[in-house]
Amino acid sequence: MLWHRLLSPYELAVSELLVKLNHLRKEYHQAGRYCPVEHVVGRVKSISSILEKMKKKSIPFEKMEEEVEDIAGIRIICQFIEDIDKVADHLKERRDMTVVEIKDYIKKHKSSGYRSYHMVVRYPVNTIDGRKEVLVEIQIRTLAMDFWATTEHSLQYKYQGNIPERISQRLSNAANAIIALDGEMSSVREEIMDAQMSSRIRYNMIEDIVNTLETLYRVTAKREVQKLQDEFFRIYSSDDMEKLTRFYHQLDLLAEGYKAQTNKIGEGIKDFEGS
Ligand code: 0O2
Repeated sequence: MLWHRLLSPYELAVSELLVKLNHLRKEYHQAGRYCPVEHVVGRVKSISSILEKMKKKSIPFEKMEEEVEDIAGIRIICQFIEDIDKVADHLKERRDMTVVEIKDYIKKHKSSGYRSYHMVVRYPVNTIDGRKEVLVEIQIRTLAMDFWATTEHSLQYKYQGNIPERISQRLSNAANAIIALDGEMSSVREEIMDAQMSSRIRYNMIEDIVNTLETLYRVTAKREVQKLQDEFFRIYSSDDMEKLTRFYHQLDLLAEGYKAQTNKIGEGIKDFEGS
């Protein structure tokens, strides 16, 4: 049996989804909007873990692809608990996947204390043998839930599923602390989002200013651009967001003016060539 050939479509699914979900983050950032996705990771389950799960759940080999739902796994980490619903709603609306199952371990956590929102989706990939639909398990959780789950997972591994009572009690306490932490963070969510948005807007503005100055440097008098550059540094050092915004808009107008001029010259050249 060719494991690597069998797992190849799952590798493709994970790679494609990572590209798509990371691009989503980029789109939010470029649009200067708050992104509900903090980061995304993905993996294809190892062969030994697949075999382990099949043994534990008595899954026959011919049922493996239908019953081991997490051969391909994506984990989406959010900052706030409210972001989880936003991400889940987005995934439900996507046309490139179909949701087949939802397990909400946030509403009803596992007895271990595990909390996370799981979605199993059917995702099509195109391979040299044609189109194939594979199952992908998408776990959505907060940074705090992820911290707990990662730690608990290593302990499960260490104690092979038999975590001593004194440790599981501690883990249960930690799980409650995580619930409280997520609640506290939610209560300052607006503040944190505002702060992050302002720094993102400032970041985008500075990128735009530098790009515009570079374009102007190529098409207009260098000394004029040098003056603008100096003004930009002065405003930047003053940390005055209002001044920076004004400068940004003025520079934009200036660049528009040059663009119009350049287009006119371009049209002129075309007319000249056409005559
Ligand atoms: P991996 O790749 O090592 O993470 P089951 O094995 O029966 O509990 P089931 O029914 O197949 O799982 O699906 P479920 O309950 O949705 O869980 C699938 C995955 O969720 C697990 O994958 C874990 O990643 C995570 N998970 C579920 N329960 C717990 C838990 O109590 N603690 C932690 N840390 N993670 C959990 P695997 O199979 O462990 O694989």
